[in-house]
Amino acid sequence: MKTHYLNYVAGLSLIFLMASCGNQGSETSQVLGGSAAEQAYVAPGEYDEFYAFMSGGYSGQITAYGLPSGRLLKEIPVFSKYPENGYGYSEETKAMFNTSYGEVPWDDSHHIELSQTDGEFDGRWLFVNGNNTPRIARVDLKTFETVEILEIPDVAGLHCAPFITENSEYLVSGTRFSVPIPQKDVPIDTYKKNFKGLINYVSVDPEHGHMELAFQIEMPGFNYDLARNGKGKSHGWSFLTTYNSEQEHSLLEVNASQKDKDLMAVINWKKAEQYMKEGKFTERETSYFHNLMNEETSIAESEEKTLTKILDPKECPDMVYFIPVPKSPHGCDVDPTGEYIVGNGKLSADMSVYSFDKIMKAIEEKNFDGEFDGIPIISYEAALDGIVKKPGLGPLHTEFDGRGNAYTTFFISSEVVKWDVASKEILDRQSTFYSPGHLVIPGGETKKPDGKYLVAMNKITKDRYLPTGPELAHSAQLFDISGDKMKLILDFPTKGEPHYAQAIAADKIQPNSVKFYDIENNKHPYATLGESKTRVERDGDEVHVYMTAIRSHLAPDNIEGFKVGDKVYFHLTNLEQDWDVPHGFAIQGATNAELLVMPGQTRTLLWEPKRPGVFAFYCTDFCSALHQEMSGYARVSPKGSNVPLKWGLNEKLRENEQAAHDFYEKAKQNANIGK
Ligand code: K7E
Ligand code: CUA
Repeated sequence: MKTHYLNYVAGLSLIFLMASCGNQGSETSQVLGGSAAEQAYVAPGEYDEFYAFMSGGYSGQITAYGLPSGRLLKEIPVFSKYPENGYGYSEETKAMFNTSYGEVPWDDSHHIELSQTDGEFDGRWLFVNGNNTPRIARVDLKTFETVEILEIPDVAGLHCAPFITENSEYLVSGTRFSVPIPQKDVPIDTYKKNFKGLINYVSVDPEHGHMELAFQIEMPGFNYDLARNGKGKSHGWSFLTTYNSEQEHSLLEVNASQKDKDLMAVINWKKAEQYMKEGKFTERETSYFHNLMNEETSIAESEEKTLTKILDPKECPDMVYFIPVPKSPHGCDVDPTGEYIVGNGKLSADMSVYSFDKIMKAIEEKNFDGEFDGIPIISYEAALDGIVKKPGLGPLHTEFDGRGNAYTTFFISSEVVKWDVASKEILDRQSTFYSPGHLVIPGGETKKPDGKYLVAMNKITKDRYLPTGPELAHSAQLFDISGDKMKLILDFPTKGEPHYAQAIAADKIQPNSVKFYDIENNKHPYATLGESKTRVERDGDEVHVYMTAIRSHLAPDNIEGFKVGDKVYFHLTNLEQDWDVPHGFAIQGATNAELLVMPGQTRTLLWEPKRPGVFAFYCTDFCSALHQEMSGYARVSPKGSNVPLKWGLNEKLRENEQAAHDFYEKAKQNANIGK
C-alpha cells in the first residue's frame, strides 16, 4: 500500500516536471503563483460570491463555506447532536432525533439538494439524506437551522437521496441495501427470493417545505446508488443507477461486478402520480417518524406514521424501465438541457451518455432487450447517444457549466476531466490531490449553472497540509473554470467527509437571512417575555425556572430551594432584539450540554442535581464587556429538606421602579464598553 502510494506520488511529480518542461513552467506558475491567490482572495470585510453547502459524511452535519475564499461560515447540525449549541440536548430539539428505532443521535449525510423553482435554485431550503437510519432532513435557509426530519420506512442505507425535481415537487430516493420487506427473520442466502428494493417519492409542500412520503415503488433487490431527475424536456422522469444486478449478498467487490453491465432505473413519476390518483397502490403497515419544528413555539414535534402506499411496477405498466449501464456505475447525472444522461461505470474504460429523446423513442418502439422481474430493459444501443472514450480511471460524478461542457471526477486517476457533452470530445484534464469523490459547480446540476468555479472534494489528503496525526482533514480544491483550461486556485480543509455539495449565488440567500427572532411572536409555552415575569415554580420534584437573559445578567441569578433528585428545567428566553447577540447557559453538574439561545428565542436545559451544595451557572457566549459577570448560583439542599424556593436578581429592584431603571441604564452603559 505504502509503496503503491509513493510510486503514485512520484508519478504525479513526474507529470508536473513534464508539464513545466513542456511550456516553460507557465502552467505551474499559474497554479502556484500570485494570480491564483488573487482570484480566491476575498478582502477583509468583503463577502463571498457564493455559499457552498457541504455534506458532512460521517459527521452527519452540513457545513457552509464561502466561495471563492473557502472560508468556513457555519456548521449546521442536522443528524448529529451538537453540544456546541445544545441541538439535540435542549428539550425543544430532542424530538428531531426520534425514529422508529428510538432516539438516534448520529447519521451519515451524503447528498445536499437545494430547493428549486423551474429548474433553478431558489434559496429557500436545503435537503440532505441520513444514510444509516434512513432519513431526509430539511434546513431552512432563512435561519440555517434544521427544521424537519422524515424517516423513510422499509429501506436500508438511504444513500441514493434526496434528489429533487425541478419544481421541488419530490425528493427521490432509493434503498442502497435491499432487505426483506416487510422486515422478517430469514436466512441471508434467501436474498434473491426475499430481498427487495424501494424507490421513494417524498413530496415537498410548495409553501412551507413540509415533507410527506407520497409513495414507494417496489423494485427488484438491487443496490440503488445515485439518482437525478429530468429537467426541461425530461421533467417528470427520474434516473437511478443501481449495482449488484447479480443480487449477490457476500463479497460484493467481486460478486457484484460479474456482469459486464448493471442497470439504470428510469421512472416516469408523472405516470406514478396518475396511478396513485387511480388508487392503484396497496397500503402496507409500517412505522416511521416525522419530526417537525413548530414555527410558533419553536419546539420540535414528532409523529409516528404507520401506513405507506406502494406501487408495484407489474401492476403499473409504462412506469418503470431499465437501461444497461457499464460495469458498477456510480453517478447518474442529467445535463442542463435535460437531454443527456451520464451513467458512469466505475470499472468501465469508457463513459456512456444516453439521450432522453432516444430513450423515449425506444420506449415507443418497444425496443427492449428482455425484462427483469417484469420491468422492460431498454436496448443499450437504442438509448445510447455516444461514448466518451478512455476519459480516465474510476469515473464517479459529473456536473455541467451551462456552456455545453461536462466535468467528471476520476477517483482512481485523481483528476477532473472536462469534456464536450454533445461531441463527447475530451477538452481538458487537471490533477486533484487526491482521489476526488463528487465535484460541484454552483448550479451545476440545474438548468442554469453558474460556470465560474468548480470544487473537487477529495477523499485522500495525505501530504497536502501539515500533518495532524493519523486523521487528516479531507480537502476541497477550487478551480477557476471560466476559461478553456481549468485552473487550480485554492486548497482548503473541510469537516467530516463532504461527499457532495451544492453552491448558490449569495444574493439568493443573504437578503432573507433572519437576524433575530421577533420576541412578539414567541409562542413558546415556557417563554418569559420580560424580566418582571421571571420566576421559579415547583411541581412535585419537577422545578421550572423561567429565566431571561439580556446584557449582562441572567434573571433570576440566585436560586435556592432545589433538592437532590429534582428535575430542574431551565427555560431561558433571550430578550435581546438585536443581530448577533446570543446568550449561553451552562451549569456545573449538567450531564447534557449547554444552551445557546438566539435573540427572541426560548430554549430549555434539564439539570438533575446529584449532590447538595451551591453550583454556579453562567453565560457561555462572550456577549458584552461584562459577560464574565453574567452568572448566578443555584443552591441544592438534601432530598427531603425544607429550604423554601427563593429566587431573585436583586430583591430591591423588584420593589423599587426607580432603582430598577437606574440599574438597567447603568448595565446598558457597562455592557456596551468595548462593543
Ligand atoms: Cu459518490 Cu455517497 Cu454521492 Cu461519496 S457518494 S463520493
Ligand atoms: Cu450573555 Cu455572555
